Amino acid sequence: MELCRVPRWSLWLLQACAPRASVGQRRWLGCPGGMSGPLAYRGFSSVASRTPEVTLTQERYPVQRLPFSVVSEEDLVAFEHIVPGRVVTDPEALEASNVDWLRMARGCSQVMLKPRSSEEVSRILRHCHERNLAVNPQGGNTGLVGGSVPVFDEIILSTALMNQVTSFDRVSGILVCQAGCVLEELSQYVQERDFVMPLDLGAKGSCHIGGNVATNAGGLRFLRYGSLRGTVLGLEVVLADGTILDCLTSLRKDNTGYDLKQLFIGSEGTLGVITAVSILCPPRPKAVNVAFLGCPGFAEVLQTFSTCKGMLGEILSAFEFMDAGCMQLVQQHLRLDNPVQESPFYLLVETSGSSTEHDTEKLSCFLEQVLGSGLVTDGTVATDESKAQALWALRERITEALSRDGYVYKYDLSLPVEQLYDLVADLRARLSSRARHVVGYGHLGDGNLHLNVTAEAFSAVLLDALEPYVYAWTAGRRGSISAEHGLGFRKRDALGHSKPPAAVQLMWQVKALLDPRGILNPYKTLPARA
Ligand code: FAD
Ligand code: 2HG
Ligand code: ZN
Repeated sequence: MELCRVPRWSLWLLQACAPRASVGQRRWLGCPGGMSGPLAYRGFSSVASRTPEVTLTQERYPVQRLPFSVVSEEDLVAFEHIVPGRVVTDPEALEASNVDWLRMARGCSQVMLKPRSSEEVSRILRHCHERNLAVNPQGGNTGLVGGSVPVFDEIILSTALMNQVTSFDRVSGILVCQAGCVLEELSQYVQERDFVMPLDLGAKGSCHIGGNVATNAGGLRFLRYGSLRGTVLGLEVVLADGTILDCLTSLRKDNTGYDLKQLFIGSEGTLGVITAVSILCPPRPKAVNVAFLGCPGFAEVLQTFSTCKGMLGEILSAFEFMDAGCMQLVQQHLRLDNPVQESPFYLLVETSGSSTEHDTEKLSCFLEQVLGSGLVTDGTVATDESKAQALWALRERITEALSRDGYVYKYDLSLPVEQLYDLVADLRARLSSRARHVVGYGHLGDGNLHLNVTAEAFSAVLLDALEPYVYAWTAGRRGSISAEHGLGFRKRDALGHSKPPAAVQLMWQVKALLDPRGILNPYKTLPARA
C-alpha cells in the first residue's frame, strides 16, 4: 500500500527511538505536598511524618472494627521468630505505611511484617489465621481507593523485600518474579533484554508488580497490550490459612479446569497474598512517536480518535486526553510548559511499531488530516527522547498536580466513549463554587474517564453532593464505577451500582470459601454488611 506524501510541516516530526518506558526510568513518583527533587520523593516516610494531619479513617467514615484479636506480646515473639529483624513496631517507621498516597485514609496499625519468601508469608498467615488477626497486604502503597492501608489496627504485610527476579526467557519474553518487584525496575530489566513490560503507569517508580496484579491495574499501555487478565500467565498466592497455591505456570495456553489465577487478579488483597507473578512481556517496539495536540471541543476529540484508529491502525499504542483544567494544574503546581496553543482539550497520541519510516509517514498523514480538517488546532511531536518524556509528563503527572491543589475526590469510570465527558460538564454546573476544580482526563482509547474534583479541604457536604450522584449517573449509562483503580475502602459500598445483587452475593461466597475468618484486608472491596 502506498503511503501518502509527508507534508511540509512534518519536517519537525522526528522519531523518539526508544520506547517511552525507557524514558520512565528516570522518572520519580512525587508525594503530594512534598519536597522537591527525585531523592526526596523516592520514599513516603519523610513526607508523611512532616504533615501528619490525615484524619483517621475510622473517625471520618462510619465503620466499625470487626471482632479480630489484638496483637499481643506473644504474637510479636512468634513474628520475630518467622521474620527475624523484620518486625516493625516503631510508630514513626509505621507512619508512612498507615497513610495512603492520597492522604485521605489513615489506619493505626502497630505492626508491619516484611517477609522475604512465600514460606515466610505462609507462616505469618497461618499464625494470623489461627489467632484471628486481621492482615492488610501492602505493595508500594500507591493505591488510590484506600485499599492499601489499614482501617483499624490490621497487621501490615509488606512485600517490599520480596523483590527478586526468578527467571526471564529471552525467546518467549516470559518474566517470573516475586510480587514485591518495583514496576520501574522490572521495566528496566526487560528493556535491557529488548522487551517491555505490558503495563506502565505514573506510579511505576513505587508500585509493585504484586500490587499491580492485585488491583488489575490498567495504565498507559492498556490500549496496546490489553488487561493483566491476559498478560499474567501464572501466580503464586498464599491463602488466608497459609496454604501456598502454586499456579505459577508460564504457559500461553492452559485449559485444565478453572482459571484460578483470575480470582486473585483484581481481588485487592481480600482473597490471598500474591507472592510471585509470571507475566508475558512483548518485544520492545523499535519505533516510538509521541504527538501532543490541541482540540477545540470534545466532539472533535472523538472524531480525532476515530480518524486516528482508521489511519494509524495497528501502530496506535496510546490515545490519552486531558481538559484545559488539567493543563492549568500541571502548569501551576508542577511548572510544566504547555507545548501547544491553549485549547479546551489536549490529546496525547503515541505510535509504537517496527519501522521508523513507515510509522513516521503514517503519523504525518494522520496529523495532516486532523489539522487540515480543523479537528486539531495545534500540535507538536517529540523530536527526541527528552521531548517525548516532557510530553508524557503533562499527562502522567496530572494526579500529582491534583494532589497539590488540595483535597481530591477521585472517580475512575468506564463509560461509553461518546458520553465520556458529559459528567464533567454536568458536575461543574452542579457543584459551582463548592469545588475548586472539576477536571476530566484519562485513557480515552479505553473508554476510561478520570474525573477529579478538588477542594480546599475535605468536606462532607461536598462528598454528599458527589456520592451517590456520580455512581448513579454512571450506572444509568451502564458504565463501571471503577475502571482500573478498584474499590478498596472508599468505593466498596458503591459496588451495587456496577454489579447485581446475585454477583455481590457470589463474591461473598467466594470470600467465605477462601478466607473463612475474613482476616484478609477486611473493610475493603466487598460492601459493609448491615
Ligand atoms: P498498594 O497500593 O500497596 O495496594 C493496592 C491494593 O492491592 C491493596 O488493596 C493491597 O492490599 C493490595 N495488594 C498489594 N500487594 C498485594 C499482594 N502482593 N497480594 C495481594 N494484595 C496486594 N492505577 C491504574 O490502574 N492505572 C494508572 O494509570 C495508575 N496511575 C497512577 C498514577 C499515580 C501517580 C498513582 C499514585 C497511582 C496510580 N494508579 C494507577 C494506582 C496504583 O498505582 C495502582 O493501583 C497500583 O497497581 C498499586 O500498586 P501498589 O504496589 O502500590 O499496591
Ligand atoms: C492515570 O491514568 C491514573 O493517570 C490516575 O489512573 C488517575 O489520578 C487519577 O484520577
Ligand atoms: Zn488511569
